[in-house]
Order: sequence, then structure tokens, then C-alpha cells
Amino acid sequence: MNRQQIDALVKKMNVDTATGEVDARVQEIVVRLLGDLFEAIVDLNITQTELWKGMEYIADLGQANEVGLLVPGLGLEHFMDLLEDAKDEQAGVEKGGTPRTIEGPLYVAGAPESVGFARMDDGAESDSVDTLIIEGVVTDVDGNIIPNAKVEMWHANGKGNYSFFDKSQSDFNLRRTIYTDENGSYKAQTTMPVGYGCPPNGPTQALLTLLGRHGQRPSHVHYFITADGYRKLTTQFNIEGDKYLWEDFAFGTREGLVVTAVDVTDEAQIKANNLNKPFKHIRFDFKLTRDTQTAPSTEVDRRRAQG
Ligand code: MBD
Ligand code: FE
Repeated sequence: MNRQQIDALVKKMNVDTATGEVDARVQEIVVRLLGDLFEAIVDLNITQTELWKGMEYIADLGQANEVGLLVPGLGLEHFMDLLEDAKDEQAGVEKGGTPRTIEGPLYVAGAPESVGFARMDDGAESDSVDTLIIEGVVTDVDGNIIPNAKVEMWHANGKGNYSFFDKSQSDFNLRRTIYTDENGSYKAQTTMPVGYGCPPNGPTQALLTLLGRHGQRPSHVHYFITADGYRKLTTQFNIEGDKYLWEDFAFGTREGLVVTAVDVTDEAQIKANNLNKPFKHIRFDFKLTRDTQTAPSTEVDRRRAQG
């Protein structure tokens, strides 16, 4: 069967059979994807057994709640970011903004809110994991400070696990919303994250393994930055020195999003931060692009956990 015959068949079965109201967009996408799939089945000689193994895989993926993990794992989420970058360029969005990168599957809405400063960790790892101070400013692309910007942060613990998904952690551990103060600054006291690894016995890792791939991410911290008059920024920083920094299975690491965690041993600085041991320090500033009539929306409507 050639593509023309395939398209005719898909149309006969899924367009001509419509007896109710049609969602034109859904129809357009389904018809296209079915045509592409049928064509791939022909080209690759995909057997009935292979088809059903694939369908069973999708079922398993949903049941394991790993759809949001496979999407970045296959590079689909990063691919969408690259397309958005190109759209921004085309639309003449101002240059110099902090790069976007993937949201990933582990955001939870409803984290505790504060202004200027938050402690993110519940103290459970105070003795086993380095303390980390993260601070920075939110500005426009010209460096003008943006007070009252909403800085949402989330990251893993010292085992690479995220609260809510890891029920051994307290509610909202390592998740906070900090509004920038009158100087456009935010500051967080937390613990050093360790890179995430896909559940070793889950369907995502099973497929990655068949592709000869690992399922590891470097140590990172996620952000949503929201401010009136600016475009919502979804991004993260990745920490220099991690073995997987440029081998992220989810392709989230980007130029401009790599930070160094600096060791601070100076007693005065330890005291100034109300700490009792050396800590690590990361500075991460944000430059937001102005929202305009022509700027593409950066809001993504997707299912997210509510804590
Ligand atoms: C993560 O922490 C993450 O950020 C992504 C993209 C995928 C899996 C776990
Ligand atoms: Fe993550």
C-alpha cells in the first residue's frame, strides 16, 4: 500500500464515518498520525505481535504514571522547546532572556509561599547532605529589577527523589514559591540535590535500555518564573561537575543554564546565613522577556499534581 492508498483508507474509516459533530483539530491530527503510523507499519514490516507489544507498552506506561517521563526521555519535550525558541525568534521576541528548558513531570502546585526568602528543606537531611544557598535577581532583559515576581522552585533530595512522588518525604519538602523582594531578589536555603534516575524497573527505563540508553539526569533545580507584563519562564539550572551534566537523558541541560556550586567555608559568611557548617552557594539570575501582542504564549496547559 502506498501513502495515497493509506490516506484514502484512513479517511474512509475515520472521516467519512462521522455522524456527529467533528472537532476539526482533533480530526486533522488523528488522520495525520494514523497515516504516518500505517505508513511506518508498511515500511518497517511491523508485525501484529509487534503492534500489540507497542500497545501494551503504552498501557503499561499509563498504569505506571510514566507518560510524563518518557516524553522528555525521548527528547519530545526538548524538541518542543526548540520549536518554541524558533517561534520566538520569528515573532521578534526580545533577545537576552534566560533560556527556557523542560518542565519535566515532577512539579506539584500549591507549595508554601513567602517573600524574599524561604527555607525549602524540612531538615531531614541536614546531617547527611550539604546545605545549599541559592540566590539571585529577576530582571528584564535590560537588567531592570522586577519586584514581586513569582519564583516557583522544586528539586530532588540527596537521593534524587522528589517529595509528593516519594511518600517518605514531608509534604512540599524542597518545593517553594518565593516572591522577589523590593530589590527583585529571591533567596532559598535548601539541601544539595542529587540527579534523578528513572525507576529502574519501570516502562521508561525498559525502553531506554532497549535503545542502549541510561535514564539519568544531572543534579538540577526547576523554576517557573511569573511576573505581570512578562512571559512565564519555565527553566532549570544544572550543576557543574555532575557526571551527567551534558548526558542528561531528558536533554534539559542548555548553554546558559549551567551553574557552579561554590563551597563557602568562611566563618563570617556561615554566621551571616545563620548556619553552623560550611555550605554551597549558587547564584542564578533570571532575565524575563516582555509580553507583547505578538509574543507566543509560554503557558502550557498540562495535567499537574496538586499537593
Ligand atoms: C526529573 O527530575 C526531571 O526533571 C525530568 C525532566 C524527568 C524526570 C525527572
Ligand atoms: Fe527534575
